[in-house]
Amino acid sequence: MAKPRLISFKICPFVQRSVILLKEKNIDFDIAYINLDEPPEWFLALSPTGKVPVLEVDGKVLFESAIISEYLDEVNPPSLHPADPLEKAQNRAWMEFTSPLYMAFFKLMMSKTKQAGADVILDANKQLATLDKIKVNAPWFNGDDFSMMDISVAPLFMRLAFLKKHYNLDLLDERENLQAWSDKLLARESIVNSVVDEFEDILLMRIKGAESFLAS
Ligand SMILES: N[C@@H](CCC(=O)N[C@@H](CS)C(=O)NCC(=O)O)C(=O)O
Repeated sequence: MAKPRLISFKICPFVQRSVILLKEKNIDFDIAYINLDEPPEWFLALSPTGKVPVLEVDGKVLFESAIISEYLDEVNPPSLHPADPLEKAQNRAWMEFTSPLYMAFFKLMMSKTKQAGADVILDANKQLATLDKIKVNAPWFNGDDFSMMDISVAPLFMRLAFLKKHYNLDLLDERENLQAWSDKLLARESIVNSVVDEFEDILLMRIKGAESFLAS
């Protein structure tokens, strides 16, 4: 595989998943940041969906973060999935389960009123409760082996920690399994280094710019 190029938006959690995986696998890669508010023509010509992440590899274009992850995992063994096919399928299902939680975070950032925010939190809490119940292993999702599922949820925990730090909003309160998992993930080198230095400042600016209830 030639050196891949990842097209990124600095606060996109889906791109962050690709970055974590690339770092976990010590894959040398280039990264190009675009502004999704004004996507450049070259990006629109490249990306069938207009969304990031896009991975360029060997002159070809890959899109959809889950597909990018599967590809990178397959061509850079050993796999970060469990070996057992049933366990692997279960992990993939739980990876899929986490995706709406990213949408919830985005909606929360954009919620103008406290009530709109409360509705989003109510929904997100149900999903977090479900995840908390099935996260019985320690330290990682599958026990001792760090896996794709851990990567999949790490950007979410980073955003929940951000909400707690800046807005005193703790969605992991009394969710001991998830809190322990989050602490472990957010201390891991590949995850610490998966965002730009100005990550929190950009989020704070966007929340303010959206006139979110969070900023009031
Ligand atoms: N299902 C996609 C979601 C990617 C996605 O929603 N990316 C956002 C940024 S975080 C985006 O590019 N949005 C631009 C748009 O919707 O036009 C994936 O997993 O790659």
